[in-house]
Amino acid sequence: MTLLDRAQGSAPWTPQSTGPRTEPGPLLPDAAPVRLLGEDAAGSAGTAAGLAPELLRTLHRRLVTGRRFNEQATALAKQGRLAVYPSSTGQEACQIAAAGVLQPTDWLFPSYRDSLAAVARGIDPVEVLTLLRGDAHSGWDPRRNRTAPLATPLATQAPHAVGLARAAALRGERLVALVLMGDGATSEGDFHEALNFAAVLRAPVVFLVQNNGYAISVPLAKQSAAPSLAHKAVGYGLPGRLVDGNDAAAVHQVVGEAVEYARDTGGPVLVEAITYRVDPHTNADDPRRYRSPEEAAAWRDHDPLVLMERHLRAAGLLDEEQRSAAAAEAEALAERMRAAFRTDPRPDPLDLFAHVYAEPTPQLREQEALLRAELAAEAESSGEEHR
Ligand SMILES: Cc1ncc(C[n+]2csc(CCOP(=O)(O)OP(=O)(O)O)c2C)c(N)n1
Repeated sequence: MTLLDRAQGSAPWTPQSTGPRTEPGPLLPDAAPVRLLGEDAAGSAGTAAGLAPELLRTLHRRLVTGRRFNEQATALAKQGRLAVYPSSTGQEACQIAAAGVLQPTDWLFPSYRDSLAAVARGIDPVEVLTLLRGDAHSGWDPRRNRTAPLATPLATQAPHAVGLARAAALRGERLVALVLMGDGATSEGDFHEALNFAAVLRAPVVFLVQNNGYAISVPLAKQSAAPSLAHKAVGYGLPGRLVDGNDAAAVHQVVGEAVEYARDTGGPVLVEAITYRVDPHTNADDPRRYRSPEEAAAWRDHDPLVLMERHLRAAGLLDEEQRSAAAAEAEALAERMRAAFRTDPRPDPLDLFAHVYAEPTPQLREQEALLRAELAAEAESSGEEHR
């Protein structure tokens, strides 16, 4: 009997007792994404009313600051002050709300687009941009901040998170690792290996896939035929959840529940947040070549800030004074970013070798000696001395 026959149900198939079988029902995501803020012009004070007003106001302030951060970083990239900037405009709710549910003892594993998640974790916004400036692999101490460096290779941070969470569980620590990635990253081998090992080894990891529609120019439909990315969880034996990624309250709730589930049961969860990348992939991309302006415009009314402000106003939780206080806070951050980037630091080229291995290999030592000699020769011919 072929697989096709089986799918068409021409003959019954009896499972052999060759391994664990899990009833898939509880693992399957809901058919529609979880949504709390609503879309109607009047807002829906009812659905998110259970959430504390202070939490909603904090999410709002962080959304306003996050958007300003994206605008300022994009401008810095255009001025050549940053090597590149992958903006998360339109996706701020995913990162801000998700990072906000972590305990200080938990770990965050972000991708290159997740600067705002690192900022929401409390890392200095200027330090967050160090990698994208091209100065070093990371601007912060990953151990002290319990936040891995922004990962540029797709999905490589996922097996790292599984390894760390599993090791912590073996030591009896009850921490959770949250991995952020895009829809394109779910086509990588590392994604599948990480899900499989997390489920088999029972590692407390939450995988948050920000489905922003595109992997650079490739739309989701060209790389996945799954009913949703959240459905990918069931094949590995972990629960999948689906959330509106532009609804900061819903992301807070769904990722919060996933993190607590991982902490309580020691097992992983996959959450798919449906969102949209408003800006180009990076400042080096031209999205007009692969999508229509109408498509992006259709998301305007479902923007994370629009949804949150509409809700707060309808619930009587946002007045003009609070709105301008949030805008002023964002503007102060933008000014701090501009000031920090007015001068260019001069990193020592020899630092390239400093953080590769705890014990450098003979090859690295040889390469370091070669570069040191080259720098010395260059300095001698220019009359300068290399420090
Ligand atoms: C292993 C690997 N392969 C290819 C690339 C090149 N690349 C950079 S970004 C990108 C698209 C990623 O899309 P997605 O995961 O949806 O994230 P998004 O950029 O939309 O946030 C690709 C293919 C890479 N960085 N790493």
